[in-house]
Amino acid sequence: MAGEPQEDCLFCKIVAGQTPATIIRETDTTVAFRDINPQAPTHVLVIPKAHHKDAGALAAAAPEVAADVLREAQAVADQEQLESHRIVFNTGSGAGQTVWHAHAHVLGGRGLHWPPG
Ligand code: DGP
Repeated sequence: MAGEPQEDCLFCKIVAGQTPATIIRETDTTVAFRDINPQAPTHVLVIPKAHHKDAGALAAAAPEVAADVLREAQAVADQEQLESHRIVFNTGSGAGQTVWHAHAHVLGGRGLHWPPG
């Protein structure tokens, strides 16, 4: 069911403390941790604690938590003192989504080109 922890979900396991991660921020509804395969000097993932398969599903089921994720993404950028940054929600395998638990990438610390690849 939407929002319930999924046994086979890597990010649900990070939320539960069953898989280690470098957590830099946590709220009642979100966790922010460093990406294991960073694409920029700062690369942090912000996730809802509840399981939703992607950002659109999260926004539809729990818009207040989607807002929490965005607020925390900005808080990460502030905490990391990023001069500029990019917040990305890859949605669907064609866009590079590989983990089916909604997450915002917060990228910064280097020049970011547009359009992205
Ligand atoms: P995406 O490709 O948009 O679904 O992003 C998934 C990200 O998750 C990707 O950048 C790599 C990261 N990732 C995958 N496995 C782990 C892990 O075990 N720990 C951490 N910290 N990040 C992970």
